[in-house]
Amino acid sequence: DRKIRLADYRPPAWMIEQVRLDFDLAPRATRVRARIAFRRNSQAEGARPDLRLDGRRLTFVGASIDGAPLDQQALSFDAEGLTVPAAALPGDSFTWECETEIDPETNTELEGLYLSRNMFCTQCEAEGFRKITYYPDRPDVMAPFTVRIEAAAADYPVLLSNGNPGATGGLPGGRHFAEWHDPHPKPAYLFALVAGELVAHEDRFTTASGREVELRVWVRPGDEDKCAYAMDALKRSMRWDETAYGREYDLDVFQIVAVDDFNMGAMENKGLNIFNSKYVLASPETATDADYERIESIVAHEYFHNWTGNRITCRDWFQLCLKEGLTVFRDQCFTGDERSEPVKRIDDVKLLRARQFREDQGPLAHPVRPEEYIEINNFYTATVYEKGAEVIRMLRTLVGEDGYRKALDLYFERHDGEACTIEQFRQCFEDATGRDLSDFARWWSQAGTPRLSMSEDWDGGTYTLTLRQQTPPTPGQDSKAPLVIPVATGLIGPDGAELVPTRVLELREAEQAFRFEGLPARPVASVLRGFSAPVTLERQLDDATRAFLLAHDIDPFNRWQAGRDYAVAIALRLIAGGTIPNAWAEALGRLLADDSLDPAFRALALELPGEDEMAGEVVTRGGLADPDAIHEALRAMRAHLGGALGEALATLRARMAVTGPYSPDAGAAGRRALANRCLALMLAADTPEAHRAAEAQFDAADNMTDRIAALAVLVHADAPGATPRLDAFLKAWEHDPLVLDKWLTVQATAPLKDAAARVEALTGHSAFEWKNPNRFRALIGSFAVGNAVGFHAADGAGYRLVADWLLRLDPVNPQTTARVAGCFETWRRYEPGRQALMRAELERIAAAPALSRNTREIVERILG
Ligand code: B3K
Ligand code: ZN
Repeated sequence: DRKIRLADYRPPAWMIEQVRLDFDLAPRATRVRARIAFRRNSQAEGARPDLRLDGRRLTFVGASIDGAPLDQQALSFDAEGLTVPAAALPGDSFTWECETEIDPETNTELEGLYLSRNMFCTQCEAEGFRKITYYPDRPDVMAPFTVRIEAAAADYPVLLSNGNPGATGGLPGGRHFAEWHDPHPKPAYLFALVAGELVAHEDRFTTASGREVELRVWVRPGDEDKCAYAMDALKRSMRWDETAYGREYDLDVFQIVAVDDFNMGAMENKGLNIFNSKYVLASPETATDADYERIESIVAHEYFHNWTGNRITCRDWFQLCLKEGLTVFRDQCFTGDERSEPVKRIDDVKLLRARQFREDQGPLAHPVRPEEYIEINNFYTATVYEKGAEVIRMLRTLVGEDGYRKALDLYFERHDGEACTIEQFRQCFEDATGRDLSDFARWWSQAGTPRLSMSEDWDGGTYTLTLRQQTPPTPGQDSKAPLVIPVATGLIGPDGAELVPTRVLELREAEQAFRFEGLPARPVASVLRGFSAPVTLERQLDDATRAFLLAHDIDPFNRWQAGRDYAVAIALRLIAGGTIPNAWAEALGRLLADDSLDPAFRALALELPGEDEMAGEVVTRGGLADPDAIHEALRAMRAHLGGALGEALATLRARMAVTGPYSPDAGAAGRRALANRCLALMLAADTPEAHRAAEAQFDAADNMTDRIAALAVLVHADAPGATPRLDAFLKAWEHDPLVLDKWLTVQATAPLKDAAARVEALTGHSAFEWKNPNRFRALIGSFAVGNAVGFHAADGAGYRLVADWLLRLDPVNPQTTARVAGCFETWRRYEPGRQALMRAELERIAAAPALSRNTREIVERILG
């Protein structure tokens, strides 16, 4: 398979002025007529170039140029598209017309035009449009689109595409049509079409300048009552983008469609976002607090793309972080503003470490802006998205809030309607703030997580903090240069009061010392406040200092971090044969009882590190991970807390009970999170009272958050109360696949010795429709990344099960297969026995004869 390189980028030879598409929809044979006005790119010089169009799995029907039919012999076809030789082109501008036929029904890859339960829908990012018609399918070719859709009226009463609505009407033979016009030039990856039996939840929004926008959330009949939260989130997002960035919406309608078969979360198609139904539909009985929050943030994310991604898009796919990193950062800030900023920050850092640090530590490590790829769909990664967002956050920290807003204003003003690069984005920051950011730019090109170490010096009144940075080698990048790292630091006095408020230290060299003078007493430093840079901070601290920071740091992130470090240190001690100090539970007990602290924050502080995170900690310290030892250490720690804090947990849980009707707001969600964390720790102590409490909570719950939390603790403990409740749950929700996903996941993540066999049995259950990506991820995906005991079973049964299913899914859906295959990326972290078993499964996958390009690239890179 061919490698695509950033260095090989060439501007397009032909640009497009206008596109008109005519769809005649039928499941097995959809006709697509494209009429495209081409104009030679004035930037490209020399003789008139050939016209190269991308196209995959299209049946060519016919083509003409300026109305004159083309002889098929005049075109040269290959597996990736067609070429019209320059000699056949009449001049520097002409109209290309082409008719193709496609087969949506057999399109199981869910890319291009496909069917999801009788609904036509599209997914074109990154390169799916070429499966619809011949086209220069690259983001730097932007054009206004007019679309006409024709279909059987009874089967497909609703016909949607991008932009504003145009003519509609009936046609002979029970058919009808609808036209749509999108005046904003866009790349083909933002094209969307939906047709089917849908109902709309409607609302309106008036923009800051007075434009009236009709809002619609389209779902299947029966789901209308589950759209209110997504709609509310949409309106709040629209307002937020006006207030925080001065950005208004720019069409007469904004529509969201929920589809059941979708490879990822959602897609920002211009004016017609298409969503995985999991991230639209919610009711108190079917969705958890976490689901509500996720819906809110994904609705916001896709909406924010309208400016960061759609109006200003990427020049080429190497620039993906230009739209993704920035848009993730924007949605993170939105959630922080709508809910709790510190809690959101902690959640985001947890995710960054669990996914991005893990990626950076292994064979799939790559820069935020990669320089080569085989399959672009494999680069929608935690590094591009989450680390990409961290880079924007650091920029804001370095130039300040005002500088940041000025730079973004300039970016929108200068590049609206264009396809851009990271360099152009950075130039806006330099021009708006006068800062030289050339060293900072390394964050986009250098892969790997920098390690920060520190030493301290106290000399009667002067405190010196020496910081050192070093980034370990990653595939293809052996030596690393120092980065510009903003290290937000505060100093705390021995009495717990803030001695020196937060100051951003700019670490630019491999080693640098920072002095603080005139201090009355030796301080305790709070370093990397708010997680001001995506680095690992190596710091030797004693338990007492950790407990001190946990009790006194005014920076909520570092307060949480102190507790996390404390727990990691104890887990490492246990793995090495040590014991749990009583001071740990005492420190957590004090925090727990502190009602001045947000319950959501306390819930986070009571959570122990995950098994995967611990494996990373072991490897960072030069060891190899033993999954059994890690699991046993964490189990013992939970049991210890459950025992030591038993009374306090039960009391707090009762105090956190939420009264009144369910509401997904952050306050109520935080109380439920804390109550359920208490319940989990109570169950870890395995008392009859704890079992009764969990059973009663499940039986009486009026919302999914409390119900599934109770079910999870029972199932994960293999408690006698689990089986009847699993059965009851199944019976109650048989008809709702999204709820059944939870039923599958709760079982798939149970840390039990025979987990692989249990999951294997579940693959035979009718709830497991394996070709649906949500079902596959709910069972196989969550087992692979959410069940360390099962996946890493010493006999290899977990690895084998996952590999078997990846091999089965690959011919059907390469994108989802390749994504789930990432679960093997950590294989070199483990002790030799596990390494050999994981490697054997990877080699078995790699040896499969017709493996997809997607999965082959991932598996071969993982093997190294
Ligand atoms: N831009 C899409 C992701 C497309 C993934 C293509 N394999 C969703 C998002 O980031 O908003
Ligand atoms: Zn995005």
